[in-house]
Amino acid sequence: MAAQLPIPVYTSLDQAMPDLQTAAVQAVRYNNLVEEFEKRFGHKPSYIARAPGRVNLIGEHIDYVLFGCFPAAIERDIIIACGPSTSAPAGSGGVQAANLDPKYKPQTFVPMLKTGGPTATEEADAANTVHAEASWELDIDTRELRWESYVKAGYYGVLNRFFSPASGSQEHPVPVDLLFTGSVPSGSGLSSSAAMGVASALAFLVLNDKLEGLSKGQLVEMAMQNEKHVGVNSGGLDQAASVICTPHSAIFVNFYPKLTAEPIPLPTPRTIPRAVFVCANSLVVSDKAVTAKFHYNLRVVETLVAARVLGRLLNLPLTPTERPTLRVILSRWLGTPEADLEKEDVKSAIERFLPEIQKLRPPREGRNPGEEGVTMKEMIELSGLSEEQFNEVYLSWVEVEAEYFQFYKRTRHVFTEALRVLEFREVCVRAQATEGDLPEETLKQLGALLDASHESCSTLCESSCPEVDELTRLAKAAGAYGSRITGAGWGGCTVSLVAEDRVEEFIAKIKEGYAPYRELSEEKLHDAIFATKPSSGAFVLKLTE
Ligand code: NG1
Repeated sequence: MAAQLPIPVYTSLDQAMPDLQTAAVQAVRYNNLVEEFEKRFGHKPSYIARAPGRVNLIGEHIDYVLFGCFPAAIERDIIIACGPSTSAPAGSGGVQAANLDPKYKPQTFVPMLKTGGPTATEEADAANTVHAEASWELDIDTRELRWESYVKAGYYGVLNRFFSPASGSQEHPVPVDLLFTGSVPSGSGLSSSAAMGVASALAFLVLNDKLEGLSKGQLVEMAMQNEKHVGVNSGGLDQAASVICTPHSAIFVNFYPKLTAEPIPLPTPRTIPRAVFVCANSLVVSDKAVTAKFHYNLRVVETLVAARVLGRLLNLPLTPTERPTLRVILSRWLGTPEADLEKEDVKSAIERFLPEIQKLRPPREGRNPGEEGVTMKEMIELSGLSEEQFNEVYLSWVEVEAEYFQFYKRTRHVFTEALRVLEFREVCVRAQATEGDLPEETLKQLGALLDASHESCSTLCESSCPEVDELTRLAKAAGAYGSRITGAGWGGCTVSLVAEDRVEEFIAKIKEGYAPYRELSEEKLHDAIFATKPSSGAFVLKLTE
């Protein structure tokens, strides 16, 4: 239901913010952005598009396998003041994008309609000389991380959905001016990339008058497709959290058989003692777009091939050209028709399925650590496909690099993590239904699930790093109920559940224990480690005179 709602368009900040105090603080930032926009572009903006980062409380590296996750939006966000350009040719769809942060240089680009032959020029586009088979091209360089790549990625979905000659559109996008500012640290696992992509898509949608009638779920799907243009084959966790979340709640977001999201209030306000989630940045920056081939995209491919291999070992039906996920393999094993899957008790199904994944245990135990997996040659053999078929189905759309591919570890992580998410959800739902104060035991249960999740991310998914592991250990020693890595990993942030009245002491202990924090100024420290409240999802603010 939450995924079917429209994207909110507000006319004042207090409609958008969870409380007046937050609205007052944000008003200063929004006004400053509007003033800067006028200075730079010589006219007033019409809207502000906003999308938050997110903290994933539990459920890591399972969204692309289509298992449910449990994120909450954070207060840190990307906001874009935007308006139709008064200088670029009408119908050119040209973009002038600037950023308040001087390290991100201003960029100008124009989407091109490309046919099989020569590139359609801006003038030709404006003169309506489009070809039905032409498609939009924004020229994103995936070899290096550039801030405007996310702006371009956000534009792609809007162009393809509403301005595609292939679907018979004769319309032309308006040229736009955009001014960005953001408070989500990049490369930290708090999803600055999804916030950039979602906020950009929203700006293009609203300026082209295409927002009406679009549901939150549709925007999530568009944003997921968009992210692929930046070279990352992500699931929908970040985009769903950024678009669908509401203040005070996390969401249980499910991806199969279709995208659904259930807002779940967190039990902390009524627990004794009250508790909050504290994010701590390891300050190890993981450049996901650049490391994708041996980190993120490799996990995507490992879990996809593991699904086929497991399917074969379980004698399940598989066609040579399909690419089922582990979630789909579970359904086939259950024999449940897809339409009935929501009714299936997924939790007990996973519990029954867990022994089956032993079948993936590496054939030769006792190899050196890291070498337990299979080589490319062995992987192709186990898939039952010819080398040509294998390359076409699993490697033609993605680049990966590894000496050994790990099926058993990754699959064990996926199913146990999916189970922990469902348990986490259950504890929260039970707490919600309980009258009166909640016992501390509730927090301990949630904390134990966070700890187990981290252990699995670290040892089975192998998406952590020594600094993040150290931060979780320090967090536990400083009194957290539980602590885990959040987001893609290989750096980035941890999230810890901490008693509210001990947050200051907790932060002081981490500062003392974690060497990279010792030299930080108060301001930088506040940026690196902070308690966070679940915030609202993406919205548009219509600016009136
Ligand atoms: P972050 O932490 O934003 O890079 C990534 C993926 C998610 C999810 C998590 C791991 C993107 C945009 N997002 O998140 O879909 O798979 O890793 O749980 O790649």
